[in-house]
Amino acid sequence: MRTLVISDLHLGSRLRRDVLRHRAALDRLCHELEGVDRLVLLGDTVELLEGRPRAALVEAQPVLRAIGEALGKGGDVVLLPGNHDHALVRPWLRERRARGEPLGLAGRVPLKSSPDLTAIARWLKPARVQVRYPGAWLGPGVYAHHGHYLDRHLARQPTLPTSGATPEDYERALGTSIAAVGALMAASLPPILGEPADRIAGLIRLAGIAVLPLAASLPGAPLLAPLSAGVLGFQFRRVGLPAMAAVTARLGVEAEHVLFGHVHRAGPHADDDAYEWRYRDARFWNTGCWVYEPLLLAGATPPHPYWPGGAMLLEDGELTPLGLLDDVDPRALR
Ligand SMILES: [Mn+2]
Repeated sequence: MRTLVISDLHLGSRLRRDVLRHRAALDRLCHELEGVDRLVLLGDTVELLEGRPRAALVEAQPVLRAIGEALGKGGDVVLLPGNHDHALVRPWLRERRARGEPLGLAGRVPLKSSPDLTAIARWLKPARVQVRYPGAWLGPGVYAHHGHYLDRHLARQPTLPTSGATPEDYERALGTSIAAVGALMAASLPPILGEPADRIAGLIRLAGIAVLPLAASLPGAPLLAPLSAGVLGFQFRRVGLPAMAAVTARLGVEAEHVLFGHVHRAGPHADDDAYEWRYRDARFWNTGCWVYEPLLLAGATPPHPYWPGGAMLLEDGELTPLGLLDDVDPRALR
C-alpha cells in the first residue's frame, strides 16, 4: 500500500499563495496520486482563518474535486484538520467535551459533524474519506499530527501540566496566543520590503513557530532579519523540533516515526543534521507545504526546505521525502 502525506495546502488563501490553484501544480499532484492508494491531508487543507471561510471553500472545491478524481474509486483520503481548518472539527470537539468523552490521540470524526466537513468529503468523491483528530496512526509505529500543538510550548503559557498531558490540555485556548502576536506585529511594525502589514501578519501566522520566540522580545524590533529562510530554519531547529518532541512525549505517543506539517519547512533536508530530527526512539519528519511564499523564496531554487510541493511517501513502513514541484517551472507557481 502506497500512502502519500501532504500538508498545509491553505486552499483559498486570500493572497493566492496556495500553489494548487495553478494548473501546473495541481496536474503534478494528480499525476502522482494515480499511483497512490491513500492520501493523507495533514492539516491546514483549507484556509479558514483569514476571515473569508465561504470564499476559501469555494476556491478549494475544484482542487479537492480534482484530487478525489485522481485517487479514484478505490482511493482513500485521511483528513486531519490543523489550526487553520480547526473549525471543521469544532462542533465535534464541543459535543465530546459536553459528553465528557476523552479525545484520545486519533479519534474518528463523523463526516456529518459539520456541514463543511460533509461538503469536503463529497467533493473528494469517488475517493473514500475519513477524518481523524488530533492525529492518526498511518501504520504500526507511524503517527501523524498537524503539529499545531507545538505552538503551546512556544507561547510559554503555564497552562500545560508539568508532566503528561492530554489532547484536551492542548486544545484549550489553542491558537489565541499566535493570533494575538500576529495582530500585534501587524499593528506595530512599519511595512517592510514594500509589503503591506497584512502580508507580514500572514507570513507570521504561517511561520508563527519561528517568530514567536523573537516576538516575546519585541515589540518594535526590526522583523526584516528574522524573516529569512535561514533564520527561520535556525529557529525551527532550536525551538520547533524540541517543541514537537515535547508534544509527543507529553501525550505519550509511542511511535517510531512522527510526521507533521504546520511549520511549512520540509525535513530533514539534505543539509540538516539527522540527529536533531530524532528524540529518544522516534524520528521526526516534516512534510513541507504547498504555499509559495515570496519572502522566504526570493532568489531560491529547489530543492529548498520552504519550496512548495513537499510530500512524504509511506510504503512498507519506509518513509521517503519528496519534492513534487521541484521540476515545475517556478513561474507557474506564483
Ligand atoms: Mn498550521
